[in-house]
Amino acid sequence: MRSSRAGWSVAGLIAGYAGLAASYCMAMVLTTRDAPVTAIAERIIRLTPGPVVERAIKVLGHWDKPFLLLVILLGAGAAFAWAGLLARRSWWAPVIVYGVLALVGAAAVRWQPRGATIDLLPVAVGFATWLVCLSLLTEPLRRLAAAPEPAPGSAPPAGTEHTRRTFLLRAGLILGASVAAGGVGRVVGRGRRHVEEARRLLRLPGVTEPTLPPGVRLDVEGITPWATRAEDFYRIDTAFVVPAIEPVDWRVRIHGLVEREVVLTYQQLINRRMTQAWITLNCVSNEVGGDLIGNAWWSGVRLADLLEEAGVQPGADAVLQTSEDGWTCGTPLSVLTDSRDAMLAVAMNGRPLPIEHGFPVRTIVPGLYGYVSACKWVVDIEVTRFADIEAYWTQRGWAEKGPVKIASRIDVPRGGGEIATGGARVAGVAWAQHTGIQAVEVSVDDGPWQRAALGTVPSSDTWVQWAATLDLAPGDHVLAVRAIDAHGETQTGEEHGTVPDGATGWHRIKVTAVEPDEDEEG
Ligand SMILES: Nc1nc2c(c(=O)[nH]1)N[C@H]1C(S)=C(S)[C@@H](COP(=O)(O)O)O[C@H]1N2
Ligand SMILES: [Mo]
Repeated sequence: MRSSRAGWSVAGLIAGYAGLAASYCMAMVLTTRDAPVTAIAERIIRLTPGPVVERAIKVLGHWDKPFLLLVILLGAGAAFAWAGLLARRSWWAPVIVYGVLALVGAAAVRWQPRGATIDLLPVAVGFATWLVCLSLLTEPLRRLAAAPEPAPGSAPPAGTEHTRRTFLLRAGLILGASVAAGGVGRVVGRGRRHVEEARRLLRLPGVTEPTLPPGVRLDVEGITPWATRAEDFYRIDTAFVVPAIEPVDWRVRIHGLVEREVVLTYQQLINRRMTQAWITLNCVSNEVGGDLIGNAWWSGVRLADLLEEAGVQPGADAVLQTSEDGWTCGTPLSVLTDSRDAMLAVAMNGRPLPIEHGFPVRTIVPGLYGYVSACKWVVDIEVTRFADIEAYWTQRGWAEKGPVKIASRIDVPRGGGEIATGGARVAGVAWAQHTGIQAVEVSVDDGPWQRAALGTVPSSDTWVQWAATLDLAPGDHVLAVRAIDAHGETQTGEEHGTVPDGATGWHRIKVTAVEPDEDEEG
């Protein structure tokens, strides 16, 4: 092996495939769309002229995609072996080869439909794996190459055999780890695909498509859409691997301080009467002006009815919800049994819940932050007392109760942006779920508060769009917004961070007012 090029190309190959295995495993665990190699294959198919693709399908039948993957894997293998050979002379040449391959993978995953920045993580993991494995494997090869040439017929110098064994041992370990990573990725990925399929085939009686209520939308360019698409909806959870639950395997158990335990299957749940409502959900970790908030059309079964069937015992004041992955939250019993639309939701925007948003069943409670109410993948509902429980985030210093605070946000113009002098449109959203927003006011440079126009909303459980027209003198300004809730309470300007129960303070942005046609006139 010592003087052979084979050792070096084998090192390159093993490191290369180890990187692919790592990136595949990472992609499956993240449950992002495709592994980088698959994304590259998709991209190639997209870029290939239609007639060529048709010809390929004719010749290869269903084997067209496996064939393409094989070609890509072989091509990558050639590049990996080459990178190994290059490592013989310089440390940076293989880094460049791997770097170029990683860039191709990054481009493919980033520009797949609905690609997101997180999709780049598997590529980064693969790249790091390449570098680490290659240096682990080439290090003994370098030592072998540096050893003096033995005299013809004499035994190789002491230590050579040991170095050789080091190489083989490392190669074996890396190969074994790669196979294991590939296996984990496969299992995780298969479960996920199965559930995706089950989800796609579901038909939910009583679940209707959302239709935008009249008047919710104000006509301002750049304003945040009133209804949030599922793919644009913020996502917060502690799940490293998103639970993939088959609807047929799902059960929820309502127990604890109840007269009789209630256990429901998914089928039993969706056979019940559906409640549907527009409800805005937001996160307690949302900073002032932040975007951890979304508004969707939720369909589900009222929790008040289910709790009534179970028969809550006197003395209970809380419900401890547990998700399939063991996350917990404590919710006041009162908000689950009053007239609001607290529900076990099965659909978001007229479609079964996306897996990331809690498929097959999650809780939605208008008026509370997600961390104390919106349990995704919920499987257990225990009626209890706050005095007897601690939930995931309350154990970590967040408040036991999490009613939403009045808040408002400026979306147009963007902070730091330009705005026209004289008659510029300023707009955004304001929310105080289950209380409602009565008015929104804006101020310029801490001047007097001026009333904004509001969109109409179907209930107090959603955010509301607001817009105002401001007359600004040329130059820099600070705009601020505040809301007044339906009870007449004005949003406080006192600034407070998100811990322990939600941020307060007015959203303020800096803008520069310029004459509208200044540019044209030079
Ligand atoms: N199982 C589970 N449910 C959860 C969480 C979680 O970490 N695990 N996070 C909660 C928090 S903090 C919020 S803000 C909402 C976010 O819901 P979304 O990801 O659908 O927007 O889910 C809640 N439900
Ligand atoms: Mo949250």
